[in-house]
Amino acid sequence: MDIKKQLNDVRNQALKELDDIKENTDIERWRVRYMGKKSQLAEIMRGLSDVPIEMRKTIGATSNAMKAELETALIAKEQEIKNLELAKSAEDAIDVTLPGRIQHQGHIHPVTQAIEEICGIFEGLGFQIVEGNEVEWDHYNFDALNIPKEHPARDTMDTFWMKGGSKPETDWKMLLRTHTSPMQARTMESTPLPIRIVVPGRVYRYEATDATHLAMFTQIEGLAVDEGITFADLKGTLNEFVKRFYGPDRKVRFRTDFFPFVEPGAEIAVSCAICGGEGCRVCGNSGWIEISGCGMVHPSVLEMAGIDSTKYSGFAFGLGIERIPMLRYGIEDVRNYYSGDLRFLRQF
Ligand code: FA5
Repeated sequence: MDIKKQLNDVRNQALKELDDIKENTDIERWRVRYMGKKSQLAEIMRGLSDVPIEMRKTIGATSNAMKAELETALIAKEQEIKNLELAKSAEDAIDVTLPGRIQHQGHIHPVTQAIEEICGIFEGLGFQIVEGNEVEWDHYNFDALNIPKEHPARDTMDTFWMKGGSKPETDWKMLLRTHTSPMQARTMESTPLPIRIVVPGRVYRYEATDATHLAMFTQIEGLAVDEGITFADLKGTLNEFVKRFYGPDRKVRFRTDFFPFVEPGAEIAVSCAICGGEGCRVCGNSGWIEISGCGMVHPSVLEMAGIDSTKYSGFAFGLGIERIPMLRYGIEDVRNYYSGDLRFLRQF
């Protein structure tokens, strides 16, 4: 066969195979096959001794040129595969210069924060923290607090009644407590004197919501019973609380109020943080926001709990928690707390 044609066929075959190669391992196989000692090219070169001298020169030059061409193609292929591998590893690699993903850390709800802070202040004043049930008997929610059936004060706290709840030996009915005050009666009934407690917890009222009213809200009840407790102790304790919670500049107002379970009774208001006392939508244009009812425990309530009202006296208060941080931070609508809006909640 014509050696030149043989050489040309080998060259074409080698370049075609090289072109199809995608991986380094195939390159090595290709090198052995087309450029190694046992390659077709090497064999042709070895057979050149049988070729007449004048032809040998041109074939030698052709085969050298072909060898050089294959070598150049091989180098180019090796580079191409290297580039491919580099690009692939860059795709899989972690870019350590990228900024990390922000992990939003949850935090305590502002109402829970307020409960913890307020209870902490009262603990510092010698009060113990106890908790009661949200589902309560009407006996403790009303009767034991001097609010018998048919008493008009029951109407001021629109009640969620539980279906079917009753105690066989009594005519007690079950409800969602409308305030934390039932824990006054329960504690006085079961705890040795002296008593100093605060009771945080949820309460429920069947009423329309607005900027300062919710149907489910939180109260902290306070109760102190001992010999010789006076209204001055009540005022001193609550003034101290307002000073510690809001700072010394906020004004506190005590005004006579009526609650059947205290006598005398009062309402505590703090000057509005939104308008600075000028009057606005939040404070109903009064400049004040009422945060708590309070008073001296009514002698009948002490007696119903088995405490001698001629020897012992006590004070009680019931703080509305949602309104307390409202005043501190200038929150305009109490409904924001439970709207689930994270833009609001993340601020606290
Ligand atoms: C009571 O619930 C009495 N148990 C408080 C009390 C305790 C008086 C001990 C005397 C002795 P009142 O209904 O006013 O009282 O509620 C107390 C506080 O809860 C209010 O001052 C107010 O801050 C808050 N509050 C009342 N209703 C709502 C409501 N719908 N939404 C949010 N907060 C409320």
